[in-house]
Amino acid sequence: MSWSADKTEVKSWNEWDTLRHVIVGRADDCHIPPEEPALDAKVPEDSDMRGQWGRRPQETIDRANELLDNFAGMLEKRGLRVDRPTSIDHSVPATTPDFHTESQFGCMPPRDVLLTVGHEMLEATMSYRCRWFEYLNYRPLMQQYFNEDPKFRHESAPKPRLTDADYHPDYLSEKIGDAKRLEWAEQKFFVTTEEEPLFDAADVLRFGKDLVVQHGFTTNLKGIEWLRRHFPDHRVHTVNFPGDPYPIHIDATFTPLRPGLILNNPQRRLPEDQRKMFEGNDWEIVDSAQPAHNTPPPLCYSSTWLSMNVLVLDPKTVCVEKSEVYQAEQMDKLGMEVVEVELRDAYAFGGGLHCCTADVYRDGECEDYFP
Ligand code: ABU
Repeated sequence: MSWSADKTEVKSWNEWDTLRHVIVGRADDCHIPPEEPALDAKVPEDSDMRGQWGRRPQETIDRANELLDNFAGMLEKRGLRVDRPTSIDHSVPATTPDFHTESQFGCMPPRDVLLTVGHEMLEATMSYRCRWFEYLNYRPLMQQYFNEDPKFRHESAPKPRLTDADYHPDYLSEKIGDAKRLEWAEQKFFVTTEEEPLFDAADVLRFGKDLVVQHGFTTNLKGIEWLRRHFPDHRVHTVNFPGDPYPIHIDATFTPLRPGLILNNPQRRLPEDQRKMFEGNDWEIVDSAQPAHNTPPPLCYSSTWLSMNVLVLDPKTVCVEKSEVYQAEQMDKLGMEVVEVELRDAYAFGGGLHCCTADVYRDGECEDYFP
């Protein structure tokens, strides 16, 4: 049966089939959280964010919201249904019996928290203390989908305790240096330990029957094993990208565009032994274009590689950030129609066009691309 805007249905099996219904985040009340182990490991050592925390400046929140609203409006004009989260008060400390941190993060980006697999939306464990309660921003939508779609499965992964046992103290030093970080990444020695399952949803890519999961700072091996047991009808594959000194979230590193074609960050190449599954099934892995910028915008956690953090609308159409001219040019050469979207001033709120969205419905069914 074809999709209808009047009827809520949750379903998405991959990253490229025609997108019909999507969540776009909001910058409302976003905070720079205080220091904590996993977050600090990701903040670049030369970042302007080191040592400061608190509510983000209002003018930056307003500007990011303007861009996110424009993006949502453009998607609606193209016929998509767009839902938005309801911001909780992120100034409220996150406190459990196991930890306390003075503020939360925000309701950006939804891709980090929500993993849609078929008819299910799964709330990730998360691995930062300041993001422990972030799922609450999306609960009104989850309730609505539950009420309106009888097939919708609303799932939540076990909330982690996030005690100090979850983090390697070696990463607490302010000056580690890229050489040491790269050595540790090669050894798969990340800030998170194997104390309990941890994963962020943005470490998972969906290829129909196959889920490809990055092992890094925000997702540990137990988290990947938890996903394997949770999705028994899927094949779950662990991948690493040793060239990344700050490995979180796969979506500025490995970007499937359509069946048979993936962009890979040239500084974070997938190792040879992990390419077999793709290349053995005639998938082409192409180096992505260089970012247009040498540095991220102010107060930004992410790298300049948000250039490749694109949102695929269908196998021929892709949203690319407006200033990322080299990425747009490459997409054009690869036969994709490019929709330019201005978002750079919202990058600081947690990411790019893929990050700031979460799939609710894409056409298509669960296919086996790697038989
Ligand atoms: N959330 C995507 C960030 C990845 C990166 O900083 O490259």
